Amino acid sequence: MLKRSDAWSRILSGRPTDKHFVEAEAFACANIALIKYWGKRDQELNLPKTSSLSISLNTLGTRTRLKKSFDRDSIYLNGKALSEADGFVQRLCRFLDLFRSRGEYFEIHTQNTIPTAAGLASSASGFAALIKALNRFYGWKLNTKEMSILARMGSGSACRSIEPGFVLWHAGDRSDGMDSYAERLDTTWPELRIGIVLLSTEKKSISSRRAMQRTVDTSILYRAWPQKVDQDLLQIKKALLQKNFSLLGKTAESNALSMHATGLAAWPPLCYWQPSTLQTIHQIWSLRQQGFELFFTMDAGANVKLLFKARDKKDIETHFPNMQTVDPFA
Ligand code: 2P0
Repeated sequence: MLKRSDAWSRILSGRPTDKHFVEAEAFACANIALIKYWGKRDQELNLPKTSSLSISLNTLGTRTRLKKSFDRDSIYLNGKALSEADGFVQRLCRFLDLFRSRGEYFEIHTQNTIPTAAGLASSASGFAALIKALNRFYGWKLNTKEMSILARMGSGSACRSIEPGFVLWHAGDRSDGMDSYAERLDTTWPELRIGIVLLSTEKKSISSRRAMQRTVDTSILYRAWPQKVDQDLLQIKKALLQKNFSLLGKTAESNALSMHATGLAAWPPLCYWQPSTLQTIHQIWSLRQQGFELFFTMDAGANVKLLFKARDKKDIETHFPNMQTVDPFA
């Protein structure tokens, strides 16, 4: 088994690490998976059991500025200093440990352009922005594939936040993870809109990291998950090629529901849904029966993300007044 540092050194060998700029800044967009990442084959390297496919959220995401600091790391989120005891801060510092060439520390200012409470400013855009900023800080000149691999080590879904548009994360099968990275698909869909319906601002009861592992370990339904992903990836690629919106929506919705079903069959059971979640799902299904081309996807949380076409924006916004609409290709 290769050590964690092996993938690192393969990418970073020969890159300058002794010189650096005084500070660097970068932005990475949040992403929403249409075909979900759910389950790992390697927990240390965040290597997934299956490939996944996402859409990046354009200007919604994370802007990170980092400066060299002398005695310790300090992290500010939306202008507020985070405690060193914070679990996320500790995870971030351990990640930074992999890059410090001369024991330097960092002052990191992170600004989310999406409400943190929406459950979208997750670790994905945060780790992706951090890798982009480190790339500038050290002048590594990494390409997007290399940045994707490094961001993945911080958080799996972060590898999909390096690039805009539709992004495919290749699961890969190498044990060092060098073939597990995300790349942008050569296709756009200007009519596509994503609606973020905020139903709960409560912290989730269990992290997706722990939830997916429990599902892998205890859910009999997880055995069917890789087959489901294979089928759905084929369907969604076909939908993208043919610009078949109902095939795209149906495939994404079914994939999300199947992911949640694997969690329900885990033990202890996993259920991220709140009563308002189920109410929203029924509302979507009812609108679909009335003729709207409206679909949804959900992640490890109670909130719902709608998929619809630009021409229906006004109508859909009337039905979901608290929804934030995103145009991924604006
Ligand atoms: C996704 N999720 O594809 C899926 C759907 C949650 C549900 O990627 O352990 O925070 O850091 O690799 O990336 C959330 O998982 O997990 C996620 P780690 P991550 O968007």
